[in-house]
Amino acid sequence: MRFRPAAFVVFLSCWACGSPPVKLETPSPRPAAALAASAASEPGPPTAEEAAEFLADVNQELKELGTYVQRMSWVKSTYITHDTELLAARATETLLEYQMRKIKESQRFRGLALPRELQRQFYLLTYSAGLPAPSDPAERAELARLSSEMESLYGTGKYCSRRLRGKGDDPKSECLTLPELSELLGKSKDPKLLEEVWTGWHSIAPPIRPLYQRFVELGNKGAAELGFHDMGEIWRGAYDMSGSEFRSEVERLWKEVYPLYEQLHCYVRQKLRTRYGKDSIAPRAPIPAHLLGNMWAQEWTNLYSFLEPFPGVGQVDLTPRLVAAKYDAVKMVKLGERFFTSLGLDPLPATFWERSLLTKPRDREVECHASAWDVSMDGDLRIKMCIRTNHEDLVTIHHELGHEYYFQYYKQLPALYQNGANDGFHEGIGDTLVLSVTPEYLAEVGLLPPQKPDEKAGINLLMQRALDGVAFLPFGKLVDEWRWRVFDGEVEPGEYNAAWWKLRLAYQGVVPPKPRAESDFDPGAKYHVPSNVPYTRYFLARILQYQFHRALCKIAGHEGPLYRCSIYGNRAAGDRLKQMLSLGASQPWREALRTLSGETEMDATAILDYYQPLIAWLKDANRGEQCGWQ
Ligand code: X8Z
Ligand code: ZN
Repeated sequence: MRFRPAAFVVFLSCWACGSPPVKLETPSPRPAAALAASAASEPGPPTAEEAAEFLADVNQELKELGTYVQRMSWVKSTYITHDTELLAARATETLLEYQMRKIKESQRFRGLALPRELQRQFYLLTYSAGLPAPSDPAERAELARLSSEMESLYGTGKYCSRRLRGKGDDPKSECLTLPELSELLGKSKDPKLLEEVWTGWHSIAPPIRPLYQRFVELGNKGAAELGFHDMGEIWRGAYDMSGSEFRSEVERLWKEVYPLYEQLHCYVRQKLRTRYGKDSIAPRAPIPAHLLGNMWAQEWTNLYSFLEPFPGVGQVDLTPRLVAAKYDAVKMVKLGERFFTSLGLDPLPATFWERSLLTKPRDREVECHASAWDVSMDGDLRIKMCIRTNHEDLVTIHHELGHEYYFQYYKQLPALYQNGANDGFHEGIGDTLVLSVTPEYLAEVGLLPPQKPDEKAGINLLMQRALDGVAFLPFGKLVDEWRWRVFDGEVEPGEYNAAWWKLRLAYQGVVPPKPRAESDFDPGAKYHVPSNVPYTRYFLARILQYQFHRALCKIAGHEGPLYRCSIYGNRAAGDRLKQMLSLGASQPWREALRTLSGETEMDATAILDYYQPLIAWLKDANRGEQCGWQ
């Protein structure tokens, strides 16, 4: 399934699950009336055999229905029209009905002594309801339509302005899409233009606000029918621990990495002050979000050349190389695939190349946010991405291929197990391999001339990586902090936007270019909100990728600093990776982690180890600065 933004992710997010842990918060009992009604139609006490049969049917039916929904969703996302939007909504509605019905039926087996494997599948089924639909058919249909419509509004969003005429791909057009606006935001140094581009993109979101508000109401109604307080409780329950333990776990990891983020923030702010003037950012002020080179200020790699610690040392930005070597979309994906096959993993299937969408079609609307798809749960793998020849997209290609290889190696498992050990694992595989894209590796594939290992070049490389992986951390955490509060009612519709900026200030230390109002809906200008894709997974992935990298480098026999290690071509590391991927979600994530690294906890020491040389450099560069923000 598409990884898995619309249909499956959201609606049957079995990839975000784990097995019943020690202290699982079970949903509160269903209302007595509902229990009485279902008891009347139930055929006596359940047995373990019935439970096994029930799950076998669910696995079979999920695969069939899931494939149908994926196909509808693929067509819709690669050809957005009024009709495809409605057709995808209808398909989703069918899946939502099925999923809710099966989860409710499965409650009949609760409390029954069952083999571990069946227990795990029941757990996965219960927490697969990323978007729980109410049983009322009209409300269910409305929820499916809202989902589809919000996605289309985002996917077709454009900002039109005479001043931007000629600044996008079409020299005659005044209307720019997100990829075009993002490119401008990444390249321009004109603060006025940056502000307009930032504000322009965010203007696509207010129409999504009333839809989102209703979407939350209906989703929460569905969650209540399953005995949960709200949708967030379902999302947080899928990590083999209680929801409250999961919250503390994420907080713990964030606290461990915050000092690293603070140093990076401090250095970047200092440099931006030199670019835009002392009046643009006061000494302990947060950074204006439109100056960081990315629409959500989530990754800052576009500022690399300006922030480079040792100017001109080593070659870190691959964009000029990719352009010079005439890399097109297919060649870039082939390069990514080559990394995986060098580890002994299979080549991508022929249908991947026939059915993927790798470049933006000129004549129709598509959702350009990159995604990986597992359409049939049986090897029909695809990527949907509007690839441009640049460094950032090469990284994203590796990210997407990580999903593809997970799909590929767990496709033999029952549908409920066809998922990551938890969703952070799924997001972290491709990102792990990106850490092995070292200058030595790039020289091996002919993209860079051979370079002598050099300490200054190493710091440059680490800076570039940190502008991606470290800058991302607070954003990775805050998106769901906002949603969890929205879902549980702590944040009311009248304070959606204010609550969003409160979190962006607290976590990222950024502010909008100008004060925002409640008529804005800035969370809606981020893909994962209108598409209902949980986001904490990316935060986890950015911790796990370094842990995976450290473990694989050890297996590969690497010695020396972690940032120098590339597992390219190492079969032993590849075998171990395959072992973990093949488990899918069949084991709790701690088991999967143990398989790969021997560890059983998510651990931020790996990311801190990795960046150690940069941390020392940053502390020095920030001497005399007051870090942090008020
Ligand atoms: O959404 C994605 C992937 C698809 S799962 C392209 N990412 C997050 C984002 O773009 O916001 C990868 C990094 C974080
Ligand atoms: Zn992803």
